[in-house]
Amino acid sequence: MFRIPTILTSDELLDKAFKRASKVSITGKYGIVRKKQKIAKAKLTSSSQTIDSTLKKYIKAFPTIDNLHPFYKALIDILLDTDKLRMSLASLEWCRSKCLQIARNGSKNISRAKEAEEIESIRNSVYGRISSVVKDIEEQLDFLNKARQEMKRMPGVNPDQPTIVVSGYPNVGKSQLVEAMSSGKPRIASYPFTTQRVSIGHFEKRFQTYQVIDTPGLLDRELEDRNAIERQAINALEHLADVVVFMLDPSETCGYEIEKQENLLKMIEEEFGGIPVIVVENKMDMSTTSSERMKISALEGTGVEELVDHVVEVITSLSPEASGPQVSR
Ligand SMILES: Nc1nc2c(ncn2[C@@H]2O[C@H](COP(=O)(O)OP(=O)(O)OP(=O)(O)O)[C@@H](O)[C@H]2O)c(=O)[nH]1
Ligand SMILES: [Mg+2]
Repeated sequence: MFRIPTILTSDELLDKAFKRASKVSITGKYGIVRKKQKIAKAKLTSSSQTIDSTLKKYIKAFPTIDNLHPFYKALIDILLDTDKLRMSLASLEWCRSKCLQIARNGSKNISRAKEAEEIESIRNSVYGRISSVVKDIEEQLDFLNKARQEMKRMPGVNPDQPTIVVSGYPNVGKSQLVEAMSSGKPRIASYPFTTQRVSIGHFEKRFQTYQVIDTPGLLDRELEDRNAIERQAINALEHLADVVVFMLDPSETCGYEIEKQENLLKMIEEEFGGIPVIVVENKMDMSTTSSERMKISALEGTGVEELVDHVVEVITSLSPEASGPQVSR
């Protein structure tokens, strides 16, 4: 989801900076000492600027957490520890400005040096100080590299689009429904803390694009059995959902009795408190009930259009802006 470049380790960053500096050359005719001064200063500038620009690039690549949608904020918080992320980025900022400052001071001292050896020794000591400052952020760089990997794996969703989250027991037909509701082929994405994947599809109604996401295996196990982290991951989905479509399979071909499914429904209604839950009975091509609930066959497409219309109606009644741009005729 988030595109962040690979983060170098402290050693790799220093290697890059000093290697680049070693290639620095100067043109023009100077006396021996003057020339040594020029080269040494150019090397300090080059190495500190490499560190500065590399770290700046990292800082810029990470999203500003405060500006993120609550869904991503919640996931980052569970996966990574938001404070640690903030502090690590701040230490990169400290390191890059410290390196520039050390190099600037070193250059001044070099300008005042009278002998070639003195110049060499100042340059070496500046390199030493830069190394130690970069080594100081070793742990933070490692952490940010791990953070980068986690963030790359986060499911890419568009939190600005009105979103329908489909939930229910395994095998009731959730993925089938996402496919049936979507105009194109749904995208499959991984979801933290589960080996299962989520389908993400889209459809358009009255110039507004809606997003449909099914829930990972997490929601399938009864809520009490879940550990705290899994629970938080599910709650993250709550930040996305404008509406939850809860799917029942009265045919029980999913392998779970309807009473168990009804129990899960009750728990979901509590868990997603405040978000409208639309209950549908699926697999009506196999068996139906006498209930008042909407009945569909996600497989054959029966009733899916009516469900889409109902979902759009509910979302529109929640927030008039979600109904899309008004067209005047
Ligand atoms: N007869 C019939 N079969 C259906 C219907 N909807 C889904 N199925 C079948 O039920 C099985 C499970 O469907 P999925 O869409 O994978 O179910 P799911 O809820 O996403 O399952 P998990 O991802 O494992 O939680 C598949 O074999 C589908 O073909 C339906 O309306 N009628
Ligand atoms: Mg599925």
